[in-house]
Amino acid sequence: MQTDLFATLTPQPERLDLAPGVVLWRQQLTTAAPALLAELPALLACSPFRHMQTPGGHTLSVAMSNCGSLGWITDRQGYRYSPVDPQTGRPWPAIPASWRAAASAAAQAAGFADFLPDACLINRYAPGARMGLHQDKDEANLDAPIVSFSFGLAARFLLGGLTRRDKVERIWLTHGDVLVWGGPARLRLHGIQAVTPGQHPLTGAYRINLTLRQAGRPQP
Ligand code: MD3
Ligand code: FE
Repeated sequence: MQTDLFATLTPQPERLDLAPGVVLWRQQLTTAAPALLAELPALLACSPFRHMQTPGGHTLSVAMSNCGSLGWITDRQGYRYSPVDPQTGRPWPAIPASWRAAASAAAQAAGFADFLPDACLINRYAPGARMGLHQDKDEANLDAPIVSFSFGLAARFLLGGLTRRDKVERIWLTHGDVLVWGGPARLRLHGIQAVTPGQHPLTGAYRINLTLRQAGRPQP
């Protein structure tokens, strides 16, 4: 069922194996994008975009929100997952069923069965916004993959290795691209170069990235 949904989006998706554990499907979600993005206004009405603070006191250039039973947050106390939006004091809104279905289908197609995301970070990049090289290691279960959807303005993605000494590749991520990371790639350094100004029919002056994860401990 989920595999069927994924297959109907584009009959012959172009699968690129960028590295062991890293699969990129270009343009996979271009057909589904309007419906997937139509979920955003209701989510953002519950938990609006905000610029979070790093533990070091810097403000992130990427505006963020979350949906799911857990949301990724950062403030002066550190990076972590929280069941509550600190800005509203309420739980984050639920992950839309269409997002969960597309994410599990992508994970399954990449070889990861039973991907059940409980956290979705919603990143909004205005021109100039960037994300420095980092590892995603705040999740309880590093065996689960991460699935990311890119929409709107294109951006250059930085793909590093497991240490800061490793060389960094640059890959364009464009509207509708799907990335799945897992296994040996799960802790690779990665980032996003500053987004250049532009206009996209669906996202306007922004790049939107959805990152779906299994952040909590698997339910027994
Ligand atoms: C590689 N977001 O939110 S998503 C992040 O486009 C983040 O907004 C970027 O990195 C963005 O943490 C990149 C692609 C991605 C996500 C998770 C990864 C790449 C990854 C985990 C390990 C290695
Ligand atoms: Fe990341």
